[in-house]
This record gives sequence, C-alpha cells and structure tokens, in this order.
Amino acid sequence: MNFKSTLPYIPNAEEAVRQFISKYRSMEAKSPTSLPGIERLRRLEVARVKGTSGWLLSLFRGIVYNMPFMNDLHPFYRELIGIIINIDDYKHSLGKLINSSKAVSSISRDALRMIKYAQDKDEIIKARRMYLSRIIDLINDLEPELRTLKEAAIKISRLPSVSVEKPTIVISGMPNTGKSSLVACVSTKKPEIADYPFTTKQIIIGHVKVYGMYAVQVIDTPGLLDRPLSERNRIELQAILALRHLADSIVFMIDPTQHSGYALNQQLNLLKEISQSFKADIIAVINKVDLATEEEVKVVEESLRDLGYPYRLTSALKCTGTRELIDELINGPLRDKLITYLKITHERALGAELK
Ligand SMILES: Nc1nc2c(ncn2[C@@H]2O[C@H](COP(=O)(O)OP(=O)(O)O)[C@@H](O)[C@H]2O)c(=O)[nH]1
Ligand SMILES: [Mg+2]
Repeated sequence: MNFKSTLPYIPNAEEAVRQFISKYRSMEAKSPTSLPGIERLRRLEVARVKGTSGWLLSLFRGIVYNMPFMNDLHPFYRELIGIIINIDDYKHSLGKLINSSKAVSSISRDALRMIKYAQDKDEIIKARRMYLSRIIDLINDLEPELRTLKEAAIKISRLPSVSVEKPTIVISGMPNTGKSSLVACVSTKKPEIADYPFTTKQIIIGHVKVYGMYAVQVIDTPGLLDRPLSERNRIELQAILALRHLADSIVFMIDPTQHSGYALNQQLNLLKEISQSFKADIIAVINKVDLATEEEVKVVEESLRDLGYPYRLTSALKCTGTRELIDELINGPLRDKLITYLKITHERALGAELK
C-alpha cells in the first residue's frame, strides 16, 4: 500500500522554527575575503535567504505531495480515514500549506530585493530581520495545521495494511461458530493481525495461495461482524461498512450445535442483517459437521433453503470442506477480480525483470 510507505515526517511549528534558524545560522560566507565588507555581507545574506527559503519550500512540498490525496484513495481507506481524522480539517491544512509556500516565495523575493539594493550594512541587517521575523511568524501561524497533519500522519500510519487489489473474502458469524478456525484452515501462511483504527478491535488477514501466489485474502473481524449491527456505535458501524468496499464475497458461519451458545434464529437474524448491509455475494457455511447430529444439520439446511441462501458444510476443526469452499468462491464471485489481480502482478513482475 503506497500511501503509507511515503508518509512524510511532519515537524511541529516550534521544531520547524528551530530548524529554520539553525539552517540560517549554519550558512557561512563562501565569497572571497578580498571583497569589501558590505559585498561579503550581501552575498552571505543572499545565500542564506535562498538556502533557507528553498529548504522551507521543500519541507512544505514534501508534506503536501506525500500526504495521501483523499480523492485518489480507495474507498475502503477513504472511509476508514474518515473515522480517524476530520477530512475537512485535513484538506484545509494542506490547502493552507500550499498558500504558505506561495507566501514564502514572496517574502524571500522581497528580502532579496532589499538586500540587492541596500546601500549599507544596516540596510542589509534590516532586510535580514524583516525576512527572519516574517518567516518565523508564518511558521508559527501554521501551528494548528502542522499539528493536524502530524496527527493525521501518525493515525494513517497505523491503519491495517490490507490489499485493495486482491480478491477478498470477509468472514462473519456469531462468536464461537468457527471463524478463526476457518481462517487457520485456508490461510497458507501465518495470518496477519492489525489494529482496526479505534478502540481495541483488530482485524485478522489470512492469505490463501492460488496458482502459487498469495492472491486471495480472507478477513476476520473479531468483535465486529459477529453481533447485531444495532448493538454497534456509530464508529464501529462505519468501520464495518468500510469493509463493503473490500468484500467480494461474504462467508457466514453457522454453528448448528448448541456449543457456540447462540440459538439458530439469532444466527439467522445476523445473517439477514449482514446480507442486507453488504452488496457482495453471501454464502452460508454450516460448520462443526463433525460434531453436529444429522438432525441439527438438517434443521439449518431447511431454514437456509427457505430463506434462499446457498450453503456448504464444513468442519473447521478438521479442515474438511474448507479448501473446497474457497475454490468454489475463486471460481465464482472472486473470479473476475482474481484474473485482474493475477494479470497486474504478472505484469509488475515482468516489468521488474525488464528493468
Ligand atoms: N468440533 C468442532 N469444533 C469446532 C469447529 N470449528 C471450530 N470449532 C471449535 O469451536 C470453538 C470456537 O472456534 P473459533 O474458530 O475460535 O470461533 P470464532 O469465535 O468464530 O472465531 C473452538 O473451540 C474451536 O476449536 C468444527 O468444525 N468442529
Ligand atoms: Mg475468532
């Protein structure tokens, strides 16, 4: 995910002023000592103004160009970032930084003109004072914007690294129905755990090998997609809904036995809610078939048939029926995105080889 790896370091105003002043002080005269005093001072001040304003401009530009541009972001990340930062403040702060860049250029032009036409050393010193105080005021004036951007960069850097290009299966179902076990069965390398951008919730990303590549991801969200949406606060709801933009398929796990502690109708109610909130295809999974009685399985099958949900049988304890489930999704709802993904990764690999 590119926008996280290029996040810039953002100083606060005090830090930026300190760096600016030390930059200014550290620039020494490089002109021949034979020049008369005023000309040496003039050259030194020109070099200092040019050097320090160039430094400040590249600091501002580095921030503006390397912070994510909201309109370019995948909607999954845009929605998640919308939870953790105030997008209007963020855009305003970047806008102010752009305007400040223009102001820096104009202050430095004024200073250079004054230095160029200065008649004596005092006038040069006056130009220096004017330049330093205007730039320092300008940086101090950016205090709230730099703070906003710094906080945003820190929060954005903590977002989970989820691929928005890979075909994605999102797993839902009440607690203890076997979601984590399913991810463990189908993930061919260790699932990654990442913080979801609020409270203590995390998301688990399993990686499934397809044609020799980790080309499909399976996402489990403990504490999020395992409870009725009506019990969710606004932020949790928004975080759940961000997954809409990612999910190509939803697997809904059902425990037909009494072991999970949730009655069948509770589980079916959540299934209905989830299928209404997501646009992706949903497939129900009757899990724990190693444990369930034939009668228990039959009751669930009949209900799912009545409600019109397709379903499969698995034992996530023994990993039976689990890879078959994934293969079916790969040949069904994930197919188009998978082909595109394999194509772009293949092209990228070829491109890297040709370099
Ligand atoms: N017998 C049996 N137990 C299972 C199966 N799948 C999960 N379990 C058990 O059910 C419990 C909850 O499973 P887990 O994967 O943590 O459920 P989650 O809360 O939905 O993530 C664990 O003790 C699992 O070992 C299954 O297919 N058969
Ligand atoms: Mg779990």
